[in-house]
Amino acid sequence: MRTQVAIVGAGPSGLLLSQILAKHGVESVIVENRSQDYVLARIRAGVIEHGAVDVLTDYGVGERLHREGMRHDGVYLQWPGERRRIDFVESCGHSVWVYGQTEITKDLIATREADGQQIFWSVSDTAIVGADTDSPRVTFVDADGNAQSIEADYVAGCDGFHGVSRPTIPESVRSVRERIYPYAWLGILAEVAPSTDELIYALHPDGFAMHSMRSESVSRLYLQVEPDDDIANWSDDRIWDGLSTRMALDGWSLQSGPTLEKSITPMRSFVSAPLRWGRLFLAGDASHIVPPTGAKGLNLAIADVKRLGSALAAKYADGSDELLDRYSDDALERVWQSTHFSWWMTSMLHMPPPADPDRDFLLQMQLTQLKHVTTSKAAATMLAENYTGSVLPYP
Ligand code: RFL
Ligand code: PHB
Repeated sequence: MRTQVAIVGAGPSGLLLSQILAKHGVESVIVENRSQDYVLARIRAGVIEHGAVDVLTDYGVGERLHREGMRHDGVYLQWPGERRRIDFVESCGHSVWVYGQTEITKDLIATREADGQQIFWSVSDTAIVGADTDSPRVTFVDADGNAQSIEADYVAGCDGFHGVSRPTIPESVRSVRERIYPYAWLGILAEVAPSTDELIYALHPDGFAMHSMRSESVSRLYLQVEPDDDIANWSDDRIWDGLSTRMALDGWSLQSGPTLEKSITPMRSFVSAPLRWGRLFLAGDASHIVPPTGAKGLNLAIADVKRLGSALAAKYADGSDELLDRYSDDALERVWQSTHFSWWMTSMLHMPPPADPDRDFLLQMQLTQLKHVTTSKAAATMLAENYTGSVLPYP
């Protein structure tokens, strides 16, 4: 097989990149090692920056988001006895949208399939060969057990944190910066109307808690747990009790309901640079991971593929390598900005582990930071600009 761009991974990065390329008349083939049903059932991000909404809209996959998504103009930050709102629009003139990553994936797959996009689902043994030559290839075994090879001009590594693309780049040309946090998030999806109009991020001596949502009848909630905790230790009653205690406020109560899904996610910051090796370009979680507190992972993936898609389109339109040559450095600007914000939000809102000798001191620093950020106009604007993704313009 031959194509212009071989894309490894059919998560939001790979699917959106193929959509952007198609709109510019560039051909691609996607290989994905999971089944389409599995990819469509994965529950992940929920908050979309206004710039990411614009990208989805501009490339023809924003219609349902505008119909069913919820625009949020602010966020609540909470600590025991106090819940304060930061108004994004007042602070920086922008908003975010709450619309599940699962729905974005559904919209992208429907659009790509209607367009006749070639996607190989349920492949195995994916490998990228000759990325540092002029004729790179992606090899794999398809769902029927046949060995396949795609020759391409370029390969886009959109295969997430555990994919094969990043390890294809020799360690001698890669630098990795990383922080593993001493806690994890237990997330639930519940069949109950949200008990709040905006997201709530709460710091409590028992640990962080947060209330998000997916629709008028489905809520998404998270609890800080130990990094090696087992979901089997958390009955629904224990989860709801923990959430109610950590988000308690006079005059407010948390409504509970049947849980549709629950899982534990470890938390890390990770950046591998550069994002390019020869004709292989990395985008999204394949090259960087942020802890979910800042709601940045999916947004970074969208910013990366918009930048990469535009650079490849420019190359095919007029032969110019300029944007491709700048891709890694330019993308890393936003990656580090979001990595810093996610680290800062995470540190402000999570309880240090019980064994940390500085725990009491750190809690006072966190409470002071929370009071400052919800009192000072300048500090609130800093949070709002970062949360809505308006510090740096979208590519
Ligand atoms: P993905 O989504 O991991 O997709 C990669 C795809 O590649 C496939 N793959 C392979 N395919 C072929 N061959 C191989 N060898 C392969 N290896 C892997 C995988 O099966 C998969 O389909 O990466 P992508 O596309 O870069 O997208 C990144 C986002 O998924 C991620 O950043 C976000 O979900 C992070 N995130 C959040 N981001 C936000 O912007 N806002 C949020 O509110 C937010 N909340 C979250 C989150 C992530 C979470 N978890 C579970 C990690 C909340 C949670 C709990
Ligand atoms: C979500 O709705 O899943 C969500 C929202 C905000 C975050 C992380 C996850 O910071």
